Amino acid sequence: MVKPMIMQMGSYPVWDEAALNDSYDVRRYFEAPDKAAFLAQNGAGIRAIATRGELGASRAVIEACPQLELISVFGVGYDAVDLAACRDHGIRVTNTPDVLTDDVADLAVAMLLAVARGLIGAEDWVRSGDWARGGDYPLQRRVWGQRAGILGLGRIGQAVVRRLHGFGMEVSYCATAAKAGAEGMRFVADPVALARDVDFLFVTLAASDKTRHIVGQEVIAALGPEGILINVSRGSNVDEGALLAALESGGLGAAALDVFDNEPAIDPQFLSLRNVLLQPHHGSATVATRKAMGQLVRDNLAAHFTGKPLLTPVL
Ligand code: 8YV
Repeated sequence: MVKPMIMQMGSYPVWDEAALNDSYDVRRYFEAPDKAAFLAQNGAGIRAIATRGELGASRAVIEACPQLELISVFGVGYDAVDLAACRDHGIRVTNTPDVLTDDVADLAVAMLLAVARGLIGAEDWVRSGDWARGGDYPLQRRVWGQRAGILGLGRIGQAVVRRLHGFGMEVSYCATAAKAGAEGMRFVADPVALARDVDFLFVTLAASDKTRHIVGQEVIAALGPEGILINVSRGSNVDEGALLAALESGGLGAAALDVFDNEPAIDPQFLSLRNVLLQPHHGSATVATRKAMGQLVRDNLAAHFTGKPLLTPVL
């Protein structure tokens, strides 16, 4: 049987690469030095694209593949896929929700703890010999019992909340509407009002054109000099210029970021700031979760090519 031709937009763990190659004729876009030449040569035969959340697929790529039927995203976020182009050409899209929810929530809470309790500086304190030389590490910030805000109460936001309840926190959330099943949490319709009322603000919002810079200068100012911002969603949800200015001036207490504009070549200004924790977009990056994500990417491809319903369709 002829293997369907698919295009791979970025690398995957070796076990996923091997499994994909078993079932498909895989064309590796990300390795091509000349993308236009690659598309001209391979585009006509491509029936599916396997991509990653942050890589997506642009209209130009989609339209270079006239036989394209499906885009299978390794990631829950599909903001980098041009959905309008997919609609225009009747292309289906799938993602990998649920399997990564708890890992991303774990990292979000770990990042808050690391910043508030000064874990990175404390580690340096021990390794540098400062502790042995007799200095006590400066006192840090309490986490339990504080007020937390969740911007975007989807699967990941709810998983963060479950963890925060274990820390005895008072939780408020902002979403497009009050959510059923969000008992015990306060609904705040306006992100600025949410930021004003909390100590820690978690951004767990699915990114789209509508949410771009939803955390802007006003939200950051409302969170204030004692506030901590944690972003595990997408860089585009935060106005990075406003964030950098507030971190620099002390207008915002601190930030913990797993996502940025222009990943992985992030704004170098971040590197000179001490009040920000920088993480390499690895919320879902555990072996178990990445294996489950790869399996779901393949299960969606297999469902499509055997005429079965897609498991986790976006479109
Ligand atoms: C992944 C993600 O880092 O799920 C998402 O939307 O951004 C992440 O889980 C990414 O898709 C893997 O490259």
